[in-house]
Amino acid sequence: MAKYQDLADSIIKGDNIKSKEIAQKLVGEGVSAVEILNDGLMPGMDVVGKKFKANEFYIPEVLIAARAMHAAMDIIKPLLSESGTDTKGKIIIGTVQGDLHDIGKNLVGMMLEGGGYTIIDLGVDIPSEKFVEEIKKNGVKLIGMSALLTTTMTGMKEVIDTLKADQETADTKVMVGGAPLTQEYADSIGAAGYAPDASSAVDLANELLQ
Ligand code: B1M
Repeated sequence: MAKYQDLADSIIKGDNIKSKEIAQKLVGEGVSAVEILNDGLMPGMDVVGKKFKANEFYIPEVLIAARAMHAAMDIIKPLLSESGTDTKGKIIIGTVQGDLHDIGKNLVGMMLEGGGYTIIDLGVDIPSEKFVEEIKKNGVKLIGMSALLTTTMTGMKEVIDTLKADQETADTKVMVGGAPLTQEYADSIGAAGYAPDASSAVDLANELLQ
């Protein structure tokens, strides 16, 4: 639909003023945040990814596209999170060491907030010691790790092994996600669960924490 195409185009062009404007307009028209995300923002980012891969886009173009995506996400965040009452417990999230991708992780955080959890977002490039330290400090029962690179997703196993080796954190459940991951990979590293997208991350968290 044209209204979503304009939003996708604003992401591809890296126009953060336009992406914010269009997201605001769509919200005003009563379009749901999930629809804005799935039909406008994600397809836009998908094109950016393809252009990046084909060497038609370089890092600066990808960064300004990410900025435009964040500008629109700021508009829909309150809607994604509005059902959140922070009564279901805390979840730590972070992108693994060596990895700076945070758009997917941020979306997962927003959706989990919307699902009623309090999110402690450690950010990007998080070493296993930091996860362990924060788990102990906050007494959380579930953490979520994100990785977007085939070279960094291997760091997830290191975190899981470190948690299992420590009595205090051995029971902590770990869910993982990110474009290069699969259920098989998650199983092979001993993760409690894998979610292919941000909405299934909420179902998975509910399942793991019930
Ligand atoms: Co990067 N990058 N990047 N990049 N980048 C990819 C990932 C890549 C696939 C591009 C490509 O070649 N086609 C490729 C990885 C190849 C590989 O490993 N197989 C790549 C590369 C190579 C690199 C660099 C190495 C490039 C370089 O420097 N030569 C470099 C690495 C930097 C580093 O991390 N150390 C790099 C840098 C960057 C930017 C900084 C420029 C920028 C990141 C900006 C930012 O995040 N703030 C960037 C971007 C934007 C991308 C692409 C274009 C888009 C990623 C994205 O945000 N997608 C990406 C290509 C692509 O994926 N199409 C690419 C949208 C996002 C909503 O999706 O993150 O998959 P995603 O999240 C989804 C699900 O995966 C899931 O839910 C989300 C929503 O549904 N999910 C979870 C994610 N985490 C989850 C956690 C969960 C559950 C579900 O539970 C905890």
